Amino acid sequence: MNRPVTLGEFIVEKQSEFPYATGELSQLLTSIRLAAKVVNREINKAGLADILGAIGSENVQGENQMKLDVFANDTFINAMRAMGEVCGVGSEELEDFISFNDEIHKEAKYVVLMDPLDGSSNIDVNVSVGTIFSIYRRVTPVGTPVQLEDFLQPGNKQVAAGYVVYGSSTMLVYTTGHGVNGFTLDPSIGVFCLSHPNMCIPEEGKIYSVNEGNYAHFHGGVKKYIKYCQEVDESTNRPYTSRYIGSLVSDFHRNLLKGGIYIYPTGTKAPKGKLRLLYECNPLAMIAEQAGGKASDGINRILDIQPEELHQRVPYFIGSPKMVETAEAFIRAEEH
Ligand code: P6P
Repeated sequence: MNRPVTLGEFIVEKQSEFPYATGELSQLLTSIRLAAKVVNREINKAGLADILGAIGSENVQGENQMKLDVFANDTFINAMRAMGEVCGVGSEELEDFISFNDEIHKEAKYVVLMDPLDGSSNIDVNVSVGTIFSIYRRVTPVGTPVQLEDFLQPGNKQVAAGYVVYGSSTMLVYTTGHGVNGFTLDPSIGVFCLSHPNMCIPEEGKIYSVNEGNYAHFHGGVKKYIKYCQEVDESTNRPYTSRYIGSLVSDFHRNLLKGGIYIYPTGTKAPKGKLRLLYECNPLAMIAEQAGGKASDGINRILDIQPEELHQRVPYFIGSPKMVETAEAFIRAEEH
């Protein structure tokens, strides 16, 4: 039996797809791969080790920092610092970006934005969580200190994006703009193996993911779309199934495989939406589009939004293209 291609072999094999990269992007993806394995190990024993529960500190979002959030943040940052490709990192866990202004990183061309452990409030109830990352070439001159403008680039400038989902199995899914590929960690040998080549999201789906507890706060068009999902109409496979894990990466991953739509709209609790443009919405939007899906803020393509601040929030509609288009139509109809 032919053994599956490993992530390392795949990265080398696809190296030729980057006309300008001299192996740096591949090296960067390798350091992310290593960090994902380390975080995976800690998550799998979280219930045992004394790393459960909030450490009392708060992150920039004012959310209790779970110890694993901090561990994941440090692990990914250290993995990227250890290589010479990255000159700076922006993270959900840190108010400001970090710049690696030393000799090793003087020629570094890339910046990384990440949510090191999304959905971490689910850890102590043993629900799956994820890491999301987004990679850009810096826009300021190589060799100078990295600037905020290196991070505030629209999502359509990403050179790579991906996520790790720490679920019933641990998977790393990423794109460099040449399709989406999924790798499953074989824990017996500690290697990510190609398990989902060339992932494509179904054009239509039967799953909608939204926190319906916020229904009263949604705008009219969103309310009408949710009611549309719940109506009986066999000709359009409705009512859809409601599936909401409360972990973006897990909900997105399921919808990517089966078809569906994930929605986090604006509401009085989240006047600009809850999810962050730079390290949650943009990377998953790149993956969705590369897999044939769509991602918008209800009106505008996510990847075209010009960011104004590091932790900017946006309303988020992502998944099967026809489902996102239908939701957008309800929103547009309400606007007029
Ligand atoms: P709510 C986790 O905090 C997160 O950022 C996403 O992973 C998840 O989809 C969403 O927030 C859940 O938010 O308000 O429904 O609990």
